[in-house]
Amino acid sequence: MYRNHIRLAYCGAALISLLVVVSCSPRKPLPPDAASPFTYKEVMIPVRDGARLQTVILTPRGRSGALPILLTRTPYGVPDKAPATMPEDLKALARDGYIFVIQNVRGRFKSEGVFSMNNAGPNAPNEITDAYDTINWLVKNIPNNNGRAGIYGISYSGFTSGVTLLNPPSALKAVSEQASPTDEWMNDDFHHNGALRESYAFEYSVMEEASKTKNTHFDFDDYDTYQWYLKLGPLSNVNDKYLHGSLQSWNDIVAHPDHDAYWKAQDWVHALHGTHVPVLNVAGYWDQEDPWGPWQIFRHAGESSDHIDFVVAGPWYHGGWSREPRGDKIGMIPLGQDTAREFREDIQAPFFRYYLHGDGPRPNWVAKSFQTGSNAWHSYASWPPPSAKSTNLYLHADGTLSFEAPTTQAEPAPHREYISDPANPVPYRRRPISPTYPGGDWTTWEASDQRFVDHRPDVLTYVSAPLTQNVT
Ligand code: PG9
Repeated sequence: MYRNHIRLAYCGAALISLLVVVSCSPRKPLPPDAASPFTYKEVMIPVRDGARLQTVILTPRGRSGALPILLTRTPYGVPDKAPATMPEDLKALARDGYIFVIQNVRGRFKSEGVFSMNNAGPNAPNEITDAYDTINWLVKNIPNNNGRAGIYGISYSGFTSGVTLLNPPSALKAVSEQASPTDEWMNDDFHHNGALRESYAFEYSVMEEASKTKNTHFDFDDYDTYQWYLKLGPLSNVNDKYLHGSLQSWNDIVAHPDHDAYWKAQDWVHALHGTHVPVLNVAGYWDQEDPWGPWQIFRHAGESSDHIDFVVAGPWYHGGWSREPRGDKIGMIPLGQDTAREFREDIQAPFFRYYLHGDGPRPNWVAKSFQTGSNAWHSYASWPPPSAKSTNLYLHADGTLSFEAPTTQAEPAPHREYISDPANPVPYRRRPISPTYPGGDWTTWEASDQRFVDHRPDVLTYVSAPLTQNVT
């Protein structure tokens, strides 16, 4: 009100000019996102079983001409308003122009239906059918789209992207699954080669299933979660003391310690034999959550594909290629260049530009890999590169590490031994160990220095002779 008074007073005293007349007119209330590079719209998209999925459509301002749609499907919540400025991870894509669509998967936040972790079948509705129906709805209902849709996302959103390859709608012209899990028992998220990752599995189940309308972070009453898990006692105490059987995912994880039909049925990638939709698979060499899935999807999509199945692997933690503005280091390791920005500008944007806008060159490589140490990107016409050969590295009983196999004469002792005490487990991160999410040092632990456990009686260390040449 005060500013309006000043304005009117000034106006009354001023000579008439266009500028003054304009500034005198009563100010129209601005829409909440007026400064944003996007307009914002929330819709509920109906899918085949009648459930409606909460979906946000961000349309770029000031663009003429029909644009492609880029969809992300997430369990973590959609934005409640348009971003005030262009988010760093969208900048390169936004230069080409996309209608960005973000949807909550069924059963999360305002999306109707029941959430079921990693649900890719066998029965509809599941994430395959929900994506299919959503994409068909979007191309029919969003004004001024060019009829071409892409889907992309990281991790859970990588999973919801990857599974579209099993039954892609005709408007789906490009997919980029990024760190999608495929086998949660083998080496994604909940297990490492069958070993339960207790803290991750517990904390993630709580995050996704304790409440429909938010991401819940378990309220640890100990600053050091190492101590908390130690005090917890047997695994059954999670339900006995805290969850009381309320979380489906946790119950399933505990009920299926082996690689049984439960896990095999979730491993949707075995149903994938080739693709006719171009796919950019993205993997991080230090992915602490899903280092397994993207390589499996790349391999299966490549079973029959006309040079449309690509893989990019970089020096990244889980999602680092998008979450880091630059990606010029991982943890304390410098990389010499902006690997994340380069991925977004030189790999991801050109991929979607070619397949969704029909502009620019088609990727002329199959794999791109960042070589840490020499700190350079390399492109390959096939993967693994034909020149690569698998090589064994041997642990010798005298504590050395070498490419030579041990011989019985050379090894004075046949083995080394230690006592492992479950009451004194080896920490994988430096204590105090923060909860997995949010914040903390979880993201980069795989690239961190673990010498803090050296000299424990239950940790064996092996050292090689100095290398005489570079090893790739
Ligand atoms: N790694 C997470 C996840 C994906 C799918 C299932 C369970 C966990 C994520 O970052 O989304």
